[in-house]
Amino acid sequence: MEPTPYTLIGTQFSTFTRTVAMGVRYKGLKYNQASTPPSSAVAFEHHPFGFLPTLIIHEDQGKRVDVKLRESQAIVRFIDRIAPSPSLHIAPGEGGAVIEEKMWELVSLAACFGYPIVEVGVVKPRVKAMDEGKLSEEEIRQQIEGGVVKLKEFLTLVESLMSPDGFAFGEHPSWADFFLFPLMADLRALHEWKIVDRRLNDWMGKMDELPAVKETTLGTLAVGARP
Ligand SMILES: N[C@@H](CCC(=O)N[C@@H](CS)C(=O)NCC(=O)O)C(=O)O
Repeated sequence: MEPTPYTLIGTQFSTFTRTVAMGVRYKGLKYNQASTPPSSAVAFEHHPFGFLPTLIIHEDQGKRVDVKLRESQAIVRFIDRIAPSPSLHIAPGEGGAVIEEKMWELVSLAACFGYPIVEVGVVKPRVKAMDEGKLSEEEIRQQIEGGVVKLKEFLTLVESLMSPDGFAFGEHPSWADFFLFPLMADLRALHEWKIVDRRLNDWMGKMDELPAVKETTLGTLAVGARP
C-alpha cells in the first residue's frame, strides 16, 4: 500500500466507518483503509472498546504524529479543520434550518438514535435470521415487529427535520447526509425499505449520485457483503 497521511480502521460494512470514508473522499483526502470487524484484535488495538472507526493521523501540519482519533464526531471535526472545503456544513437558513446547529442535531440523532433503531433493532436481526435460515419470512417479520414500529417513528422524525427536497438541508450535502446515508443504504437492501416514503427515496437518489457514495458501496450490505 502506498503511504498516505491517514489510515482508517474499520470494515467497509461498518456504517460509522463508511460515514468517515465518505467524508475523506468528498474532501479529496488520501487514506488507506485497514478493514477489520468490530471487537477484533485490531479494533481493540485502536479503540478502547473495540468499536469502529478509528482514524490514524500519521501527519499533522507537516509533523509525524501517528495519533489515533476515535469517535466519528471527533473524526469529522478533524477532517473539517484540515479540509474545510468543500464544506459539509450549512449556512443559517439553509434548507429550512433556522440555525446552522440543526445540521449537527440531525447528525447526533442519526448516530445516537438512528444506529440502534435502524441497525440494532431491524437490520442486524433481519440479516442474522435470513442468514441462519431457520425462521420463515413471517416469523422474521414478527421477530422485528417492535423494531419496525420504532423505525417508522425515527423515519418520520428525520423527514420532519429535512428540507422538503434535495439533500437533508437542501442544495448541497452536509455531515447530516453522510451520517444518515449508510444506515438508510443498509435498510434499502431489506424488505423493510417498503415503509420508506417519497422524500427519503428521492433523497437516496440524490445521494447515490455522489462519487463518495459510489466509491464506498463495495463491502456493504447493499452488495451482499457481510462484516
Ligand atoms: N460512538 C461511536 C459509535 C461507533 C459504532 O457504534 N460503531 C459500530 C460499527 S458501525 C461498532 O463498532 N459496534 C461494535 C459493537 O456494537 O459492539 C462513534 O461515533 O464512532
